Amino acid sequence: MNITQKIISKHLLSGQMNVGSEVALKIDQTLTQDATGTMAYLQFEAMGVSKVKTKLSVSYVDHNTLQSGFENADDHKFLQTIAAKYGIVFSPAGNGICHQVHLERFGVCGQTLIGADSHTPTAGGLGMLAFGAGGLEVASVMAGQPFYITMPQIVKVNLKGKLKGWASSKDIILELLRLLTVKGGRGKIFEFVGDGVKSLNIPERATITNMGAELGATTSVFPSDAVTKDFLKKQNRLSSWKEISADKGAKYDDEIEIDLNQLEPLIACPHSPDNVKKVKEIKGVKVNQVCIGSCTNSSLNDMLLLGGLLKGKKINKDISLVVSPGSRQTLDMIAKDGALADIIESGARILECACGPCIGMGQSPKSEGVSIRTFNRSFKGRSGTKDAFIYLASPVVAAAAALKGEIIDPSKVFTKKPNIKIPNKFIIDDAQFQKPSAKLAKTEIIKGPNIKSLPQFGSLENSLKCTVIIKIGDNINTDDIMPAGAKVLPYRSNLEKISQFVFSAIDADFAERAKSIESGIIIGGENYGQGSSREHAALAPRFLGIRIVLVKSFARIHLANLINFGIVPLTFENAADYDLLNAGETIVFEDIKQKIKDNQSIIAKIGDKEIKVKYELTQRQKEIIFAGGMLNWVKTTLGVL
Ligand code: MIC
Ligand code: SF4
Repeated sequence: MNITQKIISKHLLSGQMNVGSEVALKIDQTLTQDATGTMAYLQFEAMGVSKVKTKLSVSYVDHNTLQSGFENADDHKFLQTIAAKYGIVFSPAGNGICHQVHLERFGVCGQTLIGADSHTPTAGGLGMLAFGAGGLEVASVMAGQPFYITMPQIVKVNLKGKLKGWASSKDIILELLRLLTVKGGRGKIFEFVGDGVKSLNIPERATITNMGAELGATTSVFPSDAVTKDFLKKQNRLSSWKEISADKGAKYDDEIEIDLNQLEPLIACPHSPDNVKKVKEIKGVKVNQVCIGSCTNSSLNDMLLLGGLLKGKKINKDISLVVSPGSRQTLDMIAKDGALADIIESGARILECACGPCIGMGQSPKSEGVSIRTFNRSFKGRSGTKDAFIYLASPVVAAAAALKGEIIDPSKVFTKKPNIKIPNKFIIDDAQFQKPSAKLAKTEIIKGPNIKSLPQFGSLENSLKCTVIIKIGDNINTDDIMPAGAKVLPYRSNLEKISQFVFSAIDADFAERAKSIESGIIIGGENYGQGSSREHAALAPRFLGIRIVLVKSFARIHLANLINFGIVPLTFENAADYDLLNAGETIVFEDIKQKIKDNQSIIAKIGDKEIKVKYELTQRQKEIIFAGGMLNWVKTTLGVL
C-alpha cells in the first residue's frame, strides 16, 4: 500500500478504496479557526451533543484578531466559552496561526485531521492525512459523524536529488503549480516520495502540503521518517511519532517527478498562484511592500533564515517590510536567539503571530502597489487593495526584494547561505492553551450581540423556477463569492449582515437583486469555488435565495458546502451550453427533486430553449439536499429533530 491507503484503511468506516467511490472516514482530530469557527460551533451546538467525540479538537483564534469594534472580541469570547463547555482545546489570539501551531503542538503521525480551513493539509508534512472542509462538516465530525470523501486518485510525486543554490521548498510547490495549474490537483492526493524527501525538514515539507491546496488537491502527504521523529522530539512529543512509508512497489494512479537539483527561485505573478515564472525572468519589477509570514512560510526555520539574511543590512527606503512569525513558540525562540533583533534592525515592522495581511486584516498595499508575499494566495482584491499586484515567493526571494526594492534573483543580493542552527530543544510553553477539564465543562456560553442564530432552511421543492442572478467565468474563487478582509470578517457569525457582501467586488447589486427574487441561480465556468473553505460562500447565497449553481465544474470543498446548505450543484452536460444562458433569464427545472431521486437527467428550460444538465450525488448527498441541508439531516440522524 501507499501512505494514503495505509492511513485510510485504518480509518475506513464504510465504502471501498476505489477511485471515485465515496468513503466514510473516522476522524481523530479537528481544528477550526475564528473566521469559520463561530459558525461551525453554532452548528455543533444545534446538534445537541454534550461533548466532542473526537480524540482532540482545537479551536484557534488567528484570523480576526483586529479588534476595531466589539464584534471580533465577542467572537473570541464565544469561542473560548463554547470550547470550555464541549471539551475543545482553545488557542487564543497571539498563540499563532492554526496550521503552524497544530504542526508544532498537536499533529500525530498516521492520524486523520479535518479542519474548517482549506490549508489543513499542512499537517500532511508530519505524515497525517489532513483535509480542509466546511465548518458544518467539522461540526458533524465533532458530533461523532464520519467524514465523507470521494476516493481520490493517488499521485506519486517523486522528489529526486537535493535543492541547490537559492531554491527553497516553496519553489517545489510553485513548480507543481506551474506544471499542473490551480485545477490540476482536483480529485487527487499528492504523496511525496523519493530520495529528495529526506533532505527536507518538517517546515519545508509543510510549506509544500500547505500549498497543495492551491492545486485544488484533496490533500498532500509526506512519509513520517527520522526527520519527523527529530522534529517531534524537539517539540517534546516523541509519543506522537510513528514511522509511515509506502510499501516497496506500492501502486499509484499517476506519477510526477521533480528534480530538485534543477529547481531555481520561482515566483507566482498576479493574480493566480499558478502564474509561475522564474525570478530571473521577471527581475526589475519595482516593489512597494514585502510580507513574510502566513501558514505557508512562518516557521522557526523561515524566521531564522530571514534573520540571517537581513543581519547587518537595511531594507530599501521605498519598501514596507512586514513580518509575522507563525506562532508564539517561534516568536519566543527568535527573540531569545537574536534573529528577531536582526529582523527589527533591518527596518521590518513586526506583526503579531496571526494570518494578518494574508486575509486582508491590515497591511493592504497602496493603490496599484506591488507586494511580494511568502503566502499562498494572490487572488485579486484579497489583499484589501483591488488594483494591487500580489506576487508569491519564498522568504529568500522576498528578503532580496526587501533589500533591493525590486524583484531580483537572490544570487545577485546574497553571497552565501546564513548558517542556521536549529536548537536541539524547542521552547515548550503550553500555558496559553485552555485545555478541557470537568470544571470548565460547566462554563456558560457567552454570545455577544453580533452572534446571530442560524436560519432554518426548508426542504427541496419538487420543481424550481430560478432567475439567473449572475453569470461568471472560470476559476471563480470563494474570495470572489464571499470576500474577507477587515470590513467583512467581523460578520462571520452574523449571516444577515455578511450576506450583503456576496459577490460585492464583482457585482455590487448582487445581494439586492438576489433578495428581491424568490429563487435564484448562479451560472459559472470551470473550477467554480476554488480557494478557501469558507462555507459562508454557500450559506450566504442560500440565505439570499440561491437554490441552484450551474457551472462547468466545481472545486471540491465548495461543492460539499453547497450540498451542505441545500443548494443543488449542477453541471452542463455540454459545456458549450454555457454560452446559451444570460443573466436575468428565468430557468425552469421541472420535477428536479423526483428526477434526482430517480437518477434521471434534468432538463433546464429557458423559454423554448432546452439544455441538459447533470449532477453527481451519492445517496447521502441527495438526502442532505432533499432535507434542506446537512444540519437538518444530521439532526434527524442524531434524533434531535
Ligand atoms: C483563507 O486562507 O482563505 C482562509 C481565510 O484561511 C480560509 C478560511 C476562511 O475563509 O475563514 C480558508 O483557507 O479556508
Ligand atoms: Fe491564515 Fe492565510 Fe493561512 Fe488562510 S492562508 S489560514 S488566512 S495564513
